Order: sequence, then C-alpha cells, then structure tokens
Amino acid sequence: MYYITAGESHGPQLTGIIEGIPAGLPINIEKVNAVLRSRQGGYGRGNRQKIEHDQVEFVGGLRHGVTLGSPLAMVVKNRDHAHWSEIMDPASPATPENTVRRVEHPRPGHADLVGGMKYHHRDLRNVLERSSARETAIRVAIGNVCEQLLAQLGIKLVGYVQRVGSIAVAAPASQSVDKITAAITKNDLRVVDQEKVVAIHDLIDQTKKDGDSLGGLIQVIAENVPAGLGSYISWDTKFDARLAGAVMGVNAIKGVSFGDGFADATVPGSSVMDQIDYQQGQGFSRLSNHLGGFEGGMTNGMPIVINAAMKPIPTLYKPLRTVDINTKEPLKANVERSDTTAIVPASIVVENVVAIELAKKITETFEAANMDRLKEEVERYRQDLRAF
Ligand code: EPS
Repeated sequence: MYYITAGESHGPQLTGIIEGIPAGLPINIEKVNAVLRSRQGGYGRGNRQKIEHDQVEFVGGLRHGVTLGSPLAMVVKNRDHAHWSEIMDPASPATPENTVRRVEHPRPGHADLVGGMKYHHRDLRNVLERSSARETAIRVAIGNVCEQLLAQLGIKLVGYVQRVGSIAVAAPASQSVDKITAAITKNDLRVVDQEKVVAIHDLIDQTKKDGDSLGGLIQVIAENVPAGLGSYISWDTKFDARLAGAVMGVNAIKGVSFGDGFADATVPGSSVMDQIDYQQGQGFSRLSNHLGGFEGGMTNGMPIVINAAMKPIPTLYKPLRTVDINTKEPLKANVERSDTTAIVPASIVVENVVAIELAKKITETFEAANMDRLKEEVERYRQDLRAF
C-alpha cells in the first residue's frame, strides 16, 4: 500500500491517492466527512476554519460506495482559494499583480527559510503553502478510509490530548478505545478529564492575548491489533520504527514514544516489563502494558500506545526576530493568520497516520486483493495465535 498527497494550503484543492486498498471495502463517506469536520475543530483554532468546510469527493477507485481495488483518489476543496485565486493561480504566468503577498521574512520554527534555501524560492510563500498543516486534511481522509478497513478487522483507534502547554491531563482510567472516545467527545479539547477544560480554555485565551502559541502531548491507542506485525529480524522490519517515522511526519511533532516511553529510562526493569499470562481459549497476554504493545519491534497483542509531543505553532502574532532574505537586515518575522494551538486537530491527524501504517502493514502481511479474503486470512491467523 502506498499513498501520496498533493496541493497547497491556498491552492484550489488537496488531492490524495492511495493504492493497495483491497477491493470490496464499503466506504461510508459521511464518516470520512465527520472526521474531516472534527479535524477542523478544537479550542484554539484560528479564523481559517470559519472559511473551510472540508468534504471529501472520491474521484477514482470507488463505485457505488465500494472500493474497486484500483487506486483510490480523493479531493478536498480549499474554499479559501476563492480569496487567493490570482495569487495561487496554477497556470497564468507571474506578474507584479499576482505575486503580491510575497513572504521574505521567514518565521523561525517554520519551513520558510530552509525550504527557500533548498529549492531556491525567493518568495517563501512557495514553501509555506505546502509545508502548511492544511495538507493534513487529505491525510485524514486517507486515514479514515484505512480506519474503515481496520474496523472490518475489529481494530479500533483513538487519538486524544494529554497535555496542552503547562497543563497535563491525567491518563485515562482504562485503555479502552470506546471509553476514551466517549469521554473526549464531551469537550472541545479531546481530553478525558472534563474538570481540566476550563483551565485549558483560560490558558489558550491568555496565550492568544499574549500573541503566543502552545503545543502539547498526544496519545494514540489502537486495540485488537494481532500479535506479530513487524519483525525482530532486522532494524528496518521493526514495525514500531515505521510507526514512529509516520508520527514524526506529522507537522510540528518533535518526539514520539511508546507506552511509558521516556519514563522507562528512570525505573528498574522489574517495573517496566509486562509479565506474561495465559488463558485457555484466549492465548497469551500481558499483565500490564508499560511497553505500549511492542516487544522486539513486533506487536504483542496488547493495545498499541503511542505518545507524540507537538511543539507550539511557529506563527506568532508577537513575531520573533528574523532576517530579510533580500536586504539581510534583522527585523520581525511575517505575521500570518494562525491558530493559537493545533493540538486537537493534531491528535486526530496522528490517530489517522497510525491507522494508515496499520492498514499498510496488514495489507502487506496478508493476502489483500479482496476484503473477504483479507478478513478470512486475519481470522485464521488470530486462531493460529490463540492455539500456540
Ligand atoms: C497553517 C496556517 C493556518 C492554519 C493552517 C495551517 O492557515 P492560514 O494561513 O490559511 O490561516 O489554519 O491549517 C489549516 C488550514 C488546516 O486546515 O488545518 C500553517 O501555517 O501551518
């Protein structure tokens, strides 16, 4: 399975193509649109989301709501393009009129400066238009198709927020995806503890007043993933490594860990290793899940638990120092419209990229031309594991 996205933040549309989705998967388009709507929300978002109304359109690989096994192509239109139609016109040659809003004062922490140096863009808009997290809308559409595939195999996921700036939210009482989902959908921060909501709102409001921005921590849980995905035999077959790479590929993510993560480095081994249990009929399991569902680079049948640290948004209303790329004079960075925090959408994006990697891994591990055969193979494999 392979996917690619294209499109600029203020260009006409975002496009995604995914190859390798089995034939015979019914796609609930309303579910894709519902997750696209959630990604647009969350406390701390800026004004761009008042303009957008993200909806997916399938333009290849789907017939009468069921996948054909051919590349699945989808688009999400950028409504804001109407305000940028000349500046972002894909075809007409550049003129002084259609190249206004040039960006020549790179924002620290964004791709602006290095992207310009690498690709020789003297107008850094050519960088920021693609490096913008707007692209994650189409990744989420692809991710939700993968989540629908995984749901057919009984695999469920959730991504939620565990910290916003200085405010941590206690870990959930249970790792059950349904319980966490029920708790986080009661507020606009995707946190499990409703008592923390007011304090986090206040922190975001104050940060906005200060012209500053916030990051946070995200956790994704995937349950009912069969043991043995990935391998210990070589570094590049370790599935946790591939997942970590995909999560790092989400805009503004600066750290990834599994289970108790960095805390494991500070305690003795006896409080880290998950002791082994066996129940007749159920097979092997673990008495705890400190390692986040991975041993030796392979899933071990426990829920996968991935943590991601997101840095604050680099576009600040109180801009930081930079240098004009033409005059080389020090000055303040460009101020672009921005979110105060994007931790809520990021938690949805991280959940969705994990879904993509899980669907990829499963379709490369099992025969997956057709959904019925894939389901049979996965079921047979699960029975085989239980009989070990
Ligand atoms: C972003 C800047 C803002 C965000 C954008 C990511 O866009 P704009 O410059 O149009 O105000 O709203 O995120 C999205 C558009 C989105 O859909 O998530 C950036 O610079 O990364």
